[in-house]
Amino acid sequence: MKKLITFENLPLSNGLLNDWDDTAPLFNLNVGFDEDTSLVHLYDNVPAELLFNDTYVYDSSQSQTMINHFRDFALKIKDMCKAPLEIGSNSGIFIEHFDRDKAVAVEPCKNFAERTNNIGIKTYPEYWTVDLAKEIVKNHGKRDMIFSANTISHIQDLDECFNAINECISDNGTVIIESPSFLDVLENKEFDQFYHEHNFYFSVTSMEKILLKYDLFLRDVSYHKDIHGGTNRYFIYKRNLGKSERLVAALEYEKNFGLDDYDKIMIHINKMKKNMEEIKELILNMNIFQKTIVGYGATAKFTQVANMCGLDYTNIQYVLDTTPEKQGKFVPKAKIPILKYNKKFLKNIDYCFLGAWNYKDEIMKKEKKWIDSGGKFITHIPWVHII
Ligand code: JHZ
Repeated sequence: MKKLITFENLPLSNGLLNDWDDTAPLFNLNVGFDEDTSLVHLYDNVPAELLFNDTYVYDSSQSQTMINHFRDFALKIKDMCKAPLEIGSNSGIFIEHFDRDKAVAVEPCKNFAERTNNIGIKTYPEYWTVDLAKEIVKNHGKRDMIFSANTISHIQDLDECFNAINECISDNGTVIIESPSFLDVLENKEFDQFYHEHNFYFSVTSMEKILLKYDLFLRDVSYHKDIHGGTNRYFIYKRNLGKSERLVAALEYEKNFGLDDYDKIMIHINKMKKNMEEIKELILNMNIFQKTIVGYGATAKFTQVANMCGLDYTNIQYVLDTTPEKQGKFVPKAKIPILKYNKKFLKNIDYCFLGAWNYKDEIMKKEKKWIDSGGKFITHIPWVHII
């Protein structure tokens, strides 16, 4: 493993403070590169129980973009499989479209597992392990489809994760995994995608190599530009069915970009650091000119930008968010208050910093009136600019 970058003394990105006086625990964030598999990953990470527990705040149903994305895909594949297993079902916006008597979900954050159990989908409120996979097979049989979005990168033990998948998937079954693309993290300088919840930063290149360790084969990949800053959807099988044309093309593109090459990745990491300095400088300058700045979307990424750049409530007055679980709390360490989204809080504000830059189009549409009346957004993705 070769070190790529370390961020010191960061709080957990979703470890929101209930009270102003609360102190957030701080941890270093160490990112490394594995030369054998080309996998970028954290090392010395914090225990999973600190990250994913019964007070977890991220709710995928707060963004129409995500609701549409998962609904469209569910409706597309429903005829192929009526009852998949979903690992990490969160608010249920994918699994709710399937046969509720037969579909199965796994969600370790009990506050979210309860939601899908309440709509009739058997949801195991546990971490994804080999033991749980065996229990699911015993209770429901092997699964013809396993789906998992934005979860595999959070599971710290890859052996446990893929051995459990192998345990549960039928011989002719399909495993579909969605995960933000590391290529986009680098191309768009998304430094705020580095946080403790994300233990792995998969590329098509690393995913293919990792799967081979578990006798699994990557057959196809589709790319979703508007999802979490660029997301890959991987199609995986127990048998080697060859590689689709677009998979071959994606692997070739990544090879040319240098995703298997430590030195080339380091060049992009340095560009990211520059992006971090530039957004900090822009916000500090606006403070000097007494411009009012608030945040839009108390994302995990917003916590990272604030704390990686050393910004706090003196630089950004508050951040607006639609998620009830986040409202009334404070961004850890930076202590920026999170207010319930209400258009009135945009009145007389000069600039909104886009914490949820991955929903730029959705948000621009929603805030057209504010923009037309002179309101401006600031973003650092893919470069620092004002919209
Ligand atoms: P959003 C989460 O990251 C955490 P975050 C997690 N670890 C992960 O892997 C990624 O997702 C994929 C709010 N909002 O989706 C709602 C508004 O207020 O970018 C959310 O709090 N108004 C699981 O936290 C936040 O922004 C709006 O109009 O970076 C969006 O969070 C919209 C559209 C969103 O994920």
